[in-house]
Amino acid sequence: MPEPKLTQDPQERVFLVFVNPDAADDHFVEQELEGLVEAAGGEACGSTRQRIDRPHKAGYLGSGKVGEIGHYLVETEADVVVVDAELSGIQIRNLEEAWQRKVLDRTTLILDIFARRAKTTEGQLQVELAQLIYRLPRLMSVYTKFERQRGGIGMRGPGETQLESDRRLVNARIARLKEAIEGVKQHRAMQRVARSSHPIPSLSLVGYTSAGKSTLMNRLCSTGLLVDAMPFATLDPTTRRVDSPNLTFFLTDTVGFIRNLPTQLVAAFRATLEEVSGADLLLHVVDVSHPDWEGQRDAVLETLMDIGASDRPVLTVFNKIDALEDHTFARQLVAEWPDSVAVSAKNGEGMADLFALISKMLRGGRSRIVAIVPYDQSQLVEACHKFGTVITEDYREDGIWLEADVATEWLTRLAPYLVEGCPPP
Ligand SMILES: Nc1nc2c(ncn2[C@@H]2O[C@H](COP(=O)(O)OP(=O)(O)OP(=O)(O)O)[C@@H](O)[C@H]2O)c(=O)[nH]1
Ligand SMILES: [Mg+2]
Repeated sequence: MPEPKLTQDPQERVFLVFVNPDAADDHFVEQELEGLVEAAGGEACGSTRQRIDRPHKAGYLGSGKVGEIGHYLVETEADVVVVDAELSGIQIRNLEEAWQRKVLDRTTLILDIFARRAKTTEGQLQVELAQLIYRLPRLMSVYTKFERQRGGIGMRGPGETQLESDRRLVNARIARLKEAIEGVKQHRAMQRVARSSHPIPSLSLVGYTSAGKSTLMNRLCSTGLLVDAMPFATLDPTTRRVDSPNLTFFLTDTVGFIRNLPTQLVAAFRATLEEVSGADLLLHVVDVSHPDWEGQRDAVLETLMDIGASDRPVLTVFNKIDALEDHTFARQLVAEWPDSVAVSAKNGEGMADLFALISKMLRGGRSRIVAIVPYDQSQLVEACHKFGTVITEDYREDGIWLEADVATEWLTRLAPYLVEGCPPP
């Protein structure tokens, strides 16, 4: 059963069905889904909404609403219907039969965008795995229905054979994908070991999709990462080393989060998760120019909890302050919110504050030193490895050249060997 794709025809007309139970969120939820449809290459041609307290098993929506939407679809000449909910296989099937059109739910739409955006082998494998895992129970439900229709005589009709073989095929593909991902993962693990052999801290950018993570990464690392107002511009993580005069760290750009993203789907993006949960510090980028920035911030904090990364220290980066009419608002936020800065990744405002706060949070009372330690004092170098962060270590004729971040109280022990104004090796 091929994955429904919006990508074949960029002109596909998409009718949206909202079922959000919370009236306050309606406007943002609508805009967000329209953005997702656009990112998948479709064009929103109309929408309707219904508050649903208890979804109907057969078609999620009540039969009256299904009939009403049928008329709208003809009027708006829609090719596809997207329902802003998680639908079962049976529900998709019944709605497709009723409307005679392709029906997608929110997760399938997001997966379709992921499939378009994945560029690396690992990203593509992960998206396919997520699609299959999401589809497997739905595939079964669809066939279960056909079996029931065939009904009656014995349990082992051709429907079940079809189901069994499809299920086997999908399961075999899932196993192969997991193996392939494991291979790529080992490669990444080796890269990570290489990174951790320099005890340079690792930072990860996290945040709601389109918050400006990649724009900030480009500014800090002079990378040329794709920046786009469409959701999910970034899918594959990218890591770069940032060297500023007093601070060195690795920075990773990651996939954006979005509300109502099934955790199982996030879990498929293990590479991203490993970067996030293994980071020494998370830079949580929040687009404060967005009217629902608080809702987005909370959705990110919830996702961090879901993926087990809520124990990581978080520096909150209030971004896009250039787009704010009232600048005092940004100052107010920074005053109220601990460990936060206000920046514009676009025009560079606030970068010095960001570096200062990163430095403060990473060092927690540490200082950067440059020293030439005599060979008979090499235990000091070992101690720096153990209790500090060694940036450079070079064995020279006159002693061990050491550049390191150490606890400030260590300065007195290293004082006799500190070098001032020496050029780096
Ligand atoms: N005005 C303004 N726009 C910004 C700023 N930072 C980013 N943007 C814009 O916001 C949009 C999204 O930026 P990205 O950097 O792609 O956002 P992202 O967080 O990486 O998004 P995903 O990778 O899709 O999760 C782009 O149109 C950027 O030009 C900023 O400081 N000010
Ligand atoms: Mg990005």
